Amino acid sequence: MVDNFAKVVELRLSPKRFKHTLGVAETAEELAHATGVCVEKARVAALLHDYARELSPETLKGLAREANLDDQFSLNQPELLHASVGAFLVQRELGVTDQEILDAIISHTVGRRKMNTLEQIIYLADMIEPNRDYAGVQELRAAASQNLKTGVVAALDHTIRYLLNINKPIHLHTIDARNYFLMGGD
Ligand code: DGI
Ligand code: FE
Ligand code: FE
Repeated sequence: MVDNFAKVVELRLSPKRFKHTLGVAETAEELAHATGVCVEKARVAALLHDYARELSPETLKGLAREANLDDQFSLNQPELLHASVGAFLVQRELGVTDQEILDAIISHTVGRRKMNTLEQIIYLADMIEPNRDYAGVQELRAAASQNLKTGVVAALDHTIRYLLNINKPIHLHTIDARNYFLMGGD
């Protein structure tokens, strides 16, 4: 089944994005192993996390309406919709029903407070997988090597700083997640 998911995703994504997806799977498996999460589940969530990533903004908005998604912020920045729409589509097209996997896909882009361990793994793996190459990624990998929570906070910080630098609005879930983990949430 997992190999089938890899095949399905390979057909939907550009070679570059598929390579990124395999990198996320590799990193997610390592993080799952280190934290006692089911490695197979982490692999499936990773393989499917960007399922809707290459759909057009119009298609994403149409599917968001169909799925009754009401996140106004994401509806105004359709790029963010690929997370929730991806969860909607893997349910409908692939029959994925595992809520933990669906939640990990939903929260992988902006995060959310009280992210469970699998959600944290996918959020972080998406940002530090081996093919990622941006200023600061090494620091994030170093933080992740300490422990999952340290890596997640560093990743949330990095995203918030990046969005400030490029003058983009910041999703409240991202701020909320950072506050939650900084104030002791795990
Ligand atoms: O799908 P990927 O490219 O692998 O990575 P992703 O799902 O983390 O999406 C990254 C994009 O999402 C990137 O262009 C920045 C954007 N993004 C993430 N959080 C926010 C955001 N954009 C806005 N405007 N606000 C956010 O809070
Ligand atoms: Fe994504
Ligand atoms: Fe991704």
